[in-house]
Amino acid sequence: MKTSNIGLIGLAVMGENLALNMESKGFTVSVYNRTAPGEEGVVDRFMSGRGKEKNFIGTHTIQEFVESIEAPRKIMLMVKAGAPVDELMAQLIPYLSSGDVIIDGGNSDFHDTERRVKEMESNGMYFVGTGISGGEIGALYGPSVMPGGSPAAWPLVKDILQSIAAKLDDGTPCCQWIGPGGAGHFVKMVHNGIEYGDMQLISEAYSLLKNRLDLDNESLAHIFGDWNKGELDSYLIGITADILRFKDEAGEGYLLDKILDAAGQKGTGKWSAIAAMDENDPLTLITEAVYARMLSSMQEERRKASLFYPKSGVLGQTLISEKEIKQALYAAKLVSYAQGFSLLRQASKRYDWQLDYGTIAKIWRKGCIIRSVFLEKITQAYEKNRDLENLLFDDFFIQKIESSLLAWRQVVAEGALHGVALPAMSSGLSYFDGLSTPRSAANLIQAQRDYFGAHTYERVDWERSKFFHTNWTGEGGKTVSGTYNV
Ligand code: NBP
Repeated sequence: MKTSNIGLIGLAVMGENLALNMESKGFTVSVYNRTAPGEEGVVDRFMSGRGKEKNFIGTHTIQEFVESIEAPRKIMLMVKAGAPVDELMAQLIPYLSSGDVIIDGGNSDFHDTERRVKEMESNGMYFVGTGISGGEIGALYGPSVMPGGSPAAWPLVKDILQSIAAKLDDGTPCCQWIGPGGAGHFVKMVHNGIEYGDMQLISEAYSLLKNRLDLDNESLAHIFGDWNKGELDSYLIGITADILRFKDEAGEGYLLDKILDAAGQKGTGKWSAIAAMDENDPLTLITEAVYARMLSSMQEERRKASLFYPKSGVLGQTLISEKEIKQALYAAKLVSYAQGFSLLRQASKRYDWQLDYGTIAKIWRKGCIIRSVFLEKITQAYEKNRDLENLLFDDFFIQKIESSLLAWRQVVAEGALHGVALPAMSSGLSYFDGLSTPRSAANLIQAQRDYFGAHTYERVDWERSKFFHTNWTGEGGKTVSGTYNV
């Protein structure tokens, strides 16, 4: 019987294109898709369509699928994250043998991946949780791939995963081993969080250019096209120029102007914010980007609020130009990436993943949604200092923030004065100002906590970890609350 080199389950947009990508690199691929009752068979449609006369083995049961793959089996799941992955694993495991590998290429929660790695290893098998970014086109021609999980599985899957990945100009594949357990999916989650931040920042720049500079779509497209030729050169800025120019095929004018302003989300941005909370790491800009999507979807409340609070009173002379908006976008982007890498650092410490931040920035250079020339600066920063505490301490970042800071402040002030919501640009600036303030106002918070709850405080004129309590009212006792932080 003819056998394949790898099996792939889930022939939706990502799975189908990844399967075609694998086949184009010389691998024979077994494919399987659950077919909901009453629906046309997805596998048959694929085999007689895009998969026709290619090296695919179409299968219709899990048993047939597993038996069609050479041992040790490599099986990639490209299905909706969550319960479907567990359901498929439960169906697959009875047919698998020691040494087989399940690769989950979906956007799974890294906690689930940690659990699944342990479960598979306890059965003598391996699990690889891999982030894959690049959307439909990336999946077909070369995505960025972030594999983690069972280290012993890496030599088994390396060849296939690196061959389907995007390549840097020097041929380096945008796929390197990230680390054990849920490391790969954690890194993909933060990639997506950064993507949320980038998209929000771009939409804020669009909002300012459109509403404060009163530019039409063609002029806006021209500006984003120009920005894409310099230091902001990135996939997301490039597609923004294309989107702005795109005409509505169903009617007059531009398609963008007909699209409802209610942003969707599938969870990875929210998970990044939750993970940051768990690590006590201030991922403020990305978290604001998630909140901004939530607020955007509150259509009816926004409509009502706009009637109560019309903006006409605040519109006045515009104090900024395209140049300042561009500088603000770039500076806020630096803070967003610094925050994202800070979260990676905290998680790496907690889970002992030994993440290599320079390599992570490198494999995001091509194939993925946040690909940009700027990522090279991050790799260079970590090549200079592997243990860099904060990217904002690197010379390049210092120089860039210094040269953009005044413009950034002017842009945020413009938004505040004229009623343009800039949650990402302004929260990034507040983080920056908070970070660069050696003596903050948190002494007052500590005093208040001790006043009402005997939570104690440390003193500037004593060494750290010596805790004091004051009987502020004369009515409290000497008993104090625990000094722990959560
Ligand atoms: P979807 O996320 O829409 O997933 C659809 C696939 O999951 C179909 O093959 C569907 O089978 C299968 N599936 C579902 Br739904 N429930 C299942 C179950 N209980 N058992 C078995 N199969 C089940 O497709 P996608 O957009 O191609 O994404 C696939 C994965 O890749 C997701 O985890 C996604 O988050 C991730 N991802 C997506 C992108 C992107 O740009 N779309 C990028 C990067 C990563 P059916 O045909 O029978 O319903």
